[in-house]
Amino acid sequence: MSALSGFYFVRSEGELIRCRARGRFRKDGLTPLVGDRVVIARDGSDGTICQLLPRKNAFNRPAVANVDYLVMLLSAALPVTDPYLVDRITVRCEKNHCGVLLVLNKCDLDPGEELWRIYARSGYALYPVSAKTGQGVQALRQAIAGKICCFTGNSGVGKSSLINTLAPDLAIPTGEVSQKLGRGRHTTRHVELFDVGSGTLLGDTPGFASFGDENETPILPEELAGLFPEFAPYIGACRFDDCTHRKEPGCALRAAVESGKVHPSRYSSYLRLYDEARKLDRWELEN
Ligand SMILES: Nc1nc2c(ncn2[C@@H]2O[C@H](COP(=O)(O)OP(=O)(O)OP(=O)(O)O)[C@@H](O)[C@H]2O)c(=O)[nH]1
Ligand SMILES: [Mg+2]
Ligand SMILES: [Zn+2]
Repeated sequence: MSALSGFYFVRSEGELIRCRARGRFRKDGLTPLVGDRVVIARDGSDGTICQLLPRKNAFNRPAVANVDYLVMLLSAALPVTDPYLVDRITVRCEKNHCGVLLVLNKCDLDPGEELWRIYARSGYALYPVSAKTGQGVQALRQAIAGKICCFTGNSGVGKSSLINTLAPDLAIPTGEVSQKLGRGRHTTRHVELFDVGSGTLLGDTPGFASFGDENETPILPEELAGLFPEFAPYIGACRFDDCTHRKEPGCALRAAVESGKVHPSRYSSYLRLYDEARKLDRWELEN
């Protein structure tokens, strides 16, 4: 559930048990992550983690494993979300085999029609909510029931507020205080999963490493298009087998953008990320 100063807090049959990791793990280059399923041996009130069970996925920053959904918060009210930053994260999630839910928060201030248009065609589930009024929160609660989820999105978008609306008992600090903490947490990589009921475990995790993070599995230019789910029908339908979907004639993806089937904002993120991936790729080759 959380990791702090060399201790791992493991939940077992409703009890939170303070554990150390077995010394062997370090030798094998393994570190237990928040979200891991583990085997522990009880030792009085404390315990020892003896085994890590296979992971569904793992992220480096924040250090968390077995995430069912990364819940990305967007807002059309301040702070206004930049779609490019969303797309960097969705691509990372696809690469790491992690589900994505998009939540359009602060709908009481701005319904965010433009963001809505962009992501309605992306294939990702999109939930309009207001952490303030509670509008839309019930549908989100159902979507995440029983799952391990991490909230992410830029500072001030309402992550802590939304968790509090989902589980008022937690009373996570929000607003300016939390903004300072958010940065601190970001650097200390502290992650904690909160039990918000119905078997749902939620992490309040401000900064998610996304694209060119050196400790994440690199994303190659040629695999990038495959990490945009709504591009799938057009991949392999271009005139050239090795089409990069940028300037080539007879590109099915570009045709889909022109006919309005794929949103230009997502395609333009693809082009920017392609250039980034190419630079990283070259850097790797040269070093
Ligand atoms: N009107 C309105 N205000 C909201 C909503 N959600 C959050 N806010 C406000 O936005 C501000 C920031 O909310 P937080 O929940 O602290 O944002 P955060 O994403 O946790 O920010 P960090 O912890 O800094 O990453 C607070 O003043 C909230 O009251 C919403 O749905 N509607
Ligand atoms: Mg917060
Ligand atoms: Zn193409």
